[in-house]
Amino acid sequence: MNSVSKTDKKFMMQALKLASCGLYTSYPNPPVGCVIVKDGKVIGKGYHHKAGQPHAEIMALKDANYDVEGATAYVTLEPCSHYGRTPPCALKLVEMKVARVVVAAGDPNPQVCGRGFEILRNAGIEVVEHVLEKKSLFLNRAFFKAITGDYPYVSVKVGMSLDAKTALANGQSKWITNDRCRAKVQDIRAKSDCIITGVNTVIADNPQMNVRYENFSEKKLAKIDKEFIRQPLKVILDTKGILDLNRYQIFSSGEVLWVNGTEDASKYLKKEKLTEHVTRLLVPVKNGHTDIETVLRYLGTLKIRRVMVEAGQKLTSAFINENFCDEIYAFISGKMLGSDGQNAFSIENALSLDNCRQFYLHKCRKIGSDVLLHYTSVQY
Ligand code: AOF
Ligand code: ZN
Repeated sequence: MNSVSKTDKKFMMQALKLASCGLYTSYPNPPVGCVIVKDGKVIGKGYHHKAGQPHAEIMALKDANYDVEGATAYVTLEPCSHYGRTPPCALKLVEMKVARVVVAAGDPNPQVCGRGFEILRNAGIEVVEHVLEKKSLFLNRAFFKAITGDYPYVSVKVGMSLDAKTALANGQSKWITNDRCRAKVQDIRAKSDCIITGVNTVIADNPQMNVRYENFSEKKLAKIDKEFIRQPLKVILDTKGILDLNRYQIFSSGEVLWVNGTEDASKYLKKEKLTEHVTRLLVPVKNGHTDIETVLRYLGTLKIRRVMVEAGQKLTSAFINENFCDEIYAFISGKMLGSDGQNAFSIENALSLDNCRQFYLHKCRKIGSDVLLHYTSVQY
C-alpha cells in the first residue's frame, strides 16, 4: 500500500531545494535533487550538477556511504533507466537495496518515460509517485518542454513603469526599476542557456547581456557549483545585419550567435564563423524580420532548454503574438513615464475577453518599492 505522509512531503521539499541548485549548471540535463532517509534521519543528499557528472541519486548514495539498505530515497524526477552519459540510477537504487522510492514527477524523456518506475517496482521496491508533483513540473518546466518538442522554453523579461512604458518619449530608459530588480534579472540570466535580444536594444543600450557572478551575494554563490559556471549563449536578431562587431560590448565576450535574414532559401541555416566567439546564422525573413520559429527550432537542435528574451517592444511582443512566450517576468516600478513614452507591449487585438491571450500569475514579489509579477502560459 502506497502512503504519502507529511513526512514524505517534508523530505521531498528538501530534495526540491537541492534540485534548484542544479538550475545554474545542469544544462542540458534537468535539475534533480535527491535525499535519502533512514529511521527518520537524512543520511545522504545530492543534486545533479552537470551533464556527464553523476545524477542526483548517485550523489546522494555516495553521500550516505552507500549504507542505504531499507532506506527511502526522495527524488524530484523519476530515476533514469537508460545508459546515457552515466548508467541507470534505477538499477543502482535496486542494487543498493533501498526499500522505498518517493518521486515528485515522471521523466518525459522518451528514453526513460516510466521505465525507471518499472525497474524499481519489478525489483519489489515500493514506489510512491506525484509527491509535490506540481513543484517538480514547475522546476523542470524548461527541460520538459524542450525534451518533448522542438522548441526551448521561452522566458520573456520586461522592466517597465506603472503606466507600462519602457522608456521616456526622449528615449531615456535607465533605470526604471531598482537595482534589486536588476540583481534578480541577473539570476534569471544565470539560469538561462541563451539570451535573445534585438538589434534595436543593442544599438540603444549597448548591453553586455552576460552574467556578472562577481556581483552575486555569498548566499546565492553558495548554491552554485563554481566548477560548472557558464555564460548563456547570446543571440542577436539583426535581420539586415547592420551591427558593427567592433562597436558593441555584446560582441566582446562570450559566445554570440548573430542572426541575419536572407531571402535566398539555399542559404537558410547557413553558419559562418566570423571571429573566435561570433558566428553568423542566416534564417528566413518573415514579415520583414528574422523568423523566430526558425531561430527557436535551431536553438532546440543545440539542446538549448531555456531561452530568455531581453528585448524591446517589437521583439518582446513578437514572441507573445506568435505564441512562443512561455512565461513573463514583469518588473514594475511606481514611476509614471507618460503617454508619449515607449509602450512595453504591442499585442495583437483580442476579439473577446473570453478568448484572449491569457497568462496565469505564478508569483508576485515585492522588491523594495518595485514589484515582480511572474506569469506563466500554463497554470502550475
Ligand atoms: C536521473 N537523475 O539527476 C537526472 C536525470 O545522458 P545522461 O546520463 O546525463 O542522462 C540524462 C537524462 O537523464 C536526462 O535527459 C533526463 O532524462 C535524466 N536526468 N535522471 O535519474 C538525475 N538529471
Ligand atoms: Zn539517473
